[in-house]
Amino acid sequence: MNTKKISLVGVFSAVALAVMFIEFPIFPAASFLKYDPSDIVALLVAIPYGISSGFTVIVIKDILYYLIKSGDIVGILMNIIAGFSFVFFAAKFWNKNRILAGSLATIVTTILMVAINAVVVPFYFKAPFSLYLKFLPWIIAFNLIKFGIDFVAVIPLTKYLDKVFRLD
Ligand code: RBF
Repeated sequence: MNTKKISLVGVFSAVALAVMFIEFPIFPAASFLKYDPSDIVALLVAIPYGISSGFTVIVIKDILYYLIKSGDIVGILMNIIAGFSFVFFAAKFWNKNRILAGSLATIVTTILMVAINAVVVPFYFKAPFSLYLKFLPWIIAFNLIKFGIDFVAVIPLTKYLDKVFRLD
């Protein structure tokens, strides 16, 4: 990492942390699933500076958010896993085709989170597996909407940032 990269990762981690405080549930029926726009910031770093820079932004903002606000280690770990998957697939294929990259990242991340939640929901709520099945439609819809919004938002923002910061 060169100096410019290190300072940009620092600045963007601060921005990602700030926007994470916006978080709110999309569906009242599954209020443990909360939308926040911080993965947009991580993807904006990952596209020009590499996937590991995006991962660093995610880890820094999530650790700080855990310490300052949430205190819920399971929720933070789920946020990190979903963010890693989304940023990995979106950034990897972004420059080939941003619509395909964003759609792929959204769908793969949704499938991954559906699978992980099959284990995590019963454990987290100390409830039988049937609770997961009850939440399943919300989990699918939440992840599709969250990461759908994120990748669509990144498209105009990359163009804007290119102009303002010359992020290349
Ligand atoms: N975040 C996601 O982006 N996708 C998920 O599928 C997801 N599942 C979660 C399941 C549980 C049981 C919890 C507690 C959190 C989950 N989260 C998920 C993270 C949540 O939306 C929020 O970002 C964190 O709880 C941080 O406040």
